[in-house]
This record gives sequence, C-alpha cells and structure tokens, in this order.
Amino acid sequence: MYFQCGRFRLSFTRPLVMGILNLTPDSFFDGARYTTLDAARARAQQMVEEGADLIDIGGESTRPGTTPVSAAEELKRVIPVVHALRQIGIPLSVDTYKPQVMRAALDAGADLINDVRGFRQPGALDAVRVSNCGVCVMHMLDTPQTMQRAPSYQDVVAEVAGFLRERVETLEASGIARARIAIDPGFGFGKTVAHNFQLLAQLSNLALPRIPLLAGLSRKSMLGAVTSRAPDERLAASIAAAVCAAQRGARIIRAHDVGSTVDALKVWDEVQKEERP
Ligand code: PT1
Repeated sequence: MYFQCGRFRLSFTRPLVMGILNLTPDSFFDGARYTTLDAARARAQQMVEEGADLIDIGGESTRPGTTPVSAAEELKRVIPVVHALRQIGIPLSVDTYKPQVMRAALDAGADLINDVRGFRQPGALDAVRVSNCGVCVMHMLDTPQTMQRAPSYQDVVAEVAGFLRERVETLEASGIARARIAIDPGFGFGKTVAHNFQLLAQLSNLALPRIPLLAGLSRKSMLGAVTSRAPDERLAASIAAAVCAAQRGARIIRAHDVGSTVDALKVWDEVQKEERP
C-alpha cells in the first residue's frame, strides 16, 4: 500500500507522523506562536529534524465553537508559508475546507489537502480532482460552530464508517484515485467523550482496503476529560492515545509533539514487528 501525495509517494513501513503547524492566533494549544513567516519556518524545520513525515498547515481553527475566518484571511496566512516550505523535503498538507484555498494551496505547491468537511463544500471535489495531491477525508457532524451542541448517534462507529465509505466512493467516482485517499474519524468533531473513546477503541472497524487511516488526538479535550489536565499538560495522554491508534491500524498520526510521538511509535513498531501470530 502507498499513499500518493503530490510530489511524494509515501509507504507505510511504520506509522507516519504528521506535524501540526498552526498559523492561527486562536488555536486551542499553540495559538499565536507561529503567526509570522520566520516562526512558522523555524517550527517546520524543527519538526522535520524531530522526524515528521508530513507537515499539516492550518490557517483556520476548526475545533469546537470557533468562528470561521474569510477565505482572504486564510489565504494570507497559509499561502506564503506553503511557498516558504515548498523545498523542506517532506509533503506539505493544507488543512482547509474552502475550495478557493485548496486551489491556491495546490498552485503554491501543497501535496495534500486535509478537509475536515470531507470535500462536501460545492467545488471542493473539483479543486482537488485536477491535481495529483493526496486528500484526507474527515468525518465531522454538522459544522465547528454547532457540532458539540448535542452530538447524537445510534452507533457512532457504524455511522462514521458509513460516512467514510460513502465519501471514498464519491471521491473515486469523481476521478480521484484510491491511492490518493486517506480517511479520518475526526476525533472531537461532533462527538462526546464516550463517542471519541468508542471510535478509538474500534478504530480497526473503520479500515477500508488500501486506504490509510489518519488519527488526530493530540492534546484534545477527550484526553483532558480523563486526565483532568489542561491542553499544555496532555503530552503523556496524547502519546498513549497515539500508540492506541497505531495498535488499531492508524497509519498516520497527526500530532503537535513530533519528536515524542516519533519515539513512542518507534517503540510500538519494534514490538509489533516481533509479534508472532
Ligand atoms: C483531525 C484534526 C484536523 N483536528 C484532521 N484534521 C484538528 N485530518 C484540525 C478538542 O476536543 O483530528 N484530523 N484538523 C483540530 N480539531 C480539534 C477538535 C481540536 C477538537 C481540539 C478538539 O479539544
């Protein structure tokens, strides 16, 4: 199995780590830390040195309750950074659901579009279809503004699995090769703490043939709920969650703390390789 990401073709000899680069002043964990071009460049370089396999660039916070930013503002934050990081040596992902931002990001050299709305906005499929970029399809209930009001499912695992299956079918039908697609259950996006832990426990039930599963758990409130810790104290919890996800089939782990996550996954991988059936 491989994952086609623009200029790069990733293989999965071990779980990959996607380092988070937030260009938003209102991120729940590292807001305003990387809002200048120099700071963003330095942070990206540091993540590469710590072993990141991809970098995910975000210009709009999508966590629960945040207010949307205009496409113009998002472009102003994201595009110069994509240009600046183009030669960093690993695939550049851009976290956006706006077709206009997708197109500009791809023109600027992005390799992967990470869409928390799963390419459901009008024009989103057309924006990515014409390129050879990777696409990450995430599940989210409703919108970031409304998703945490009263998330309700009959069976969260079956419903998220069904959604991802339908989106993959739609993407393939619109001409996006299966090798370009990754799927993500969207931890924290319209789910209660219990829903999130059910999804993590049963992650292997979301798997689709030849499609890598991506898991983003880093410092999220579901981890705060069980540890009673603030986002800046959730490193150990994030590492535990990342290892749980890898054990259940996640091939890409989205994380703030690249070095620690890479170390933990190296240990998990070494154990896993020695396992006898
Ligand atoms: C994710 C993800 C993402 N998460 C992908 N992209 C965020 N593919 C942004 C909380 O409960 O999991 N996968 N882009 C960040 N979103 C959140 C959601 C951050 C919930 C925090 C919470 O604390």
